[in-house]
Amino acid sequence: MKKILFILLTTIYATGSLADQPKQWQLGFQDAASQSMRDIVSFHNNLLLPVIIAISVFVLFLMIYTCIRFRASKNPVPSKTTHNVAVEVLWTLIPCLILIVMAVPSFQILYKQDTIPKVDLTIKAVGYQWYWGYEYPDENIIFESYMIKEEELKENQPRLLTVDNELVVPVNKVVKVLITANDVLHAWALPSFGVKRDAVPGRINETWFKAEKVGTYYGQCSELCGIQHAFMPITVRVVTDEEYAEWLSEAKMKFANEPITENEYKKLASK
Ligand SMILES: [Cu+2]
Repeated sequence: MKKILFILLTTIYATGSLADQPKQWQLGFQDAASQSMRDIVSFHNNLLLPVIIAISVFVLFLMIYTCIRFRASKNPVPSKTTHNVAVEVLWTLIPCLILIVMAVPSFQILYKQDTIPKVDLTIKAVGYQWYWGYEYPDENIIFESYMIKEEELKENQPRLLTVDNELVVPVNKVVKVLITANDVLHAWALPSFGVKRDAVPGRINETWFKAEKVGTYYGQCSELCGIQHAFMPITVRVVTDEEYAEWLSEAKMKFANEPITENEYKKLASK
């Protein structure tokens, strides 16, 4: 009973009580941390949901009404009517209009997501069976990001979502993500940012996000990619500019793609 009540309450208050990772008994979206996701959530809550509810209620009403009004005991002689032009025109036209009303704002959001603003930082995400590899092409950084097993988790680290090397990005900066895969199809998805793109071998897809809140955000591979598909999470840590600069000088030593000279190393270490 408590669970049922909880589901009912979370349905009603779904958007208010969520954070940047999935919650027990969650219904609805995770909290938005970018304008893109806010657009998606408002499209869903203000347009799609009312339309869906109205249609469901209307169809249910029609079914109940027909069952009662035209039941066999009241209608011993059934009607032989087969066509009604007015009704047929209406039930074709009205759904078309509903679809057009939904399509216009939907395309607006899609085009907005497709147009990448001036980029502050580019990262590359590569899907492998079964982990993600990340590159910061402008910073000579490359590393791999593996899921932490359940028995090795520390306190407050979510199961199946925590990785050893998180992707680190600065807050309020436009981050362009180049997405590809090395073996099979994967998909790089981060619900709080409203981002989801297929990772296709031999092809580079791109998307972008601008995270507005400092914090840790979790996503998962969203294309069925094999036996360990569920165990290649995406963890993004959004930090302040200072913290990012600090992480960057550390990462340039730890995850250097091309070997760095001793001088460069000393310079980075002294920061
Ligand atoms: Cu995958």
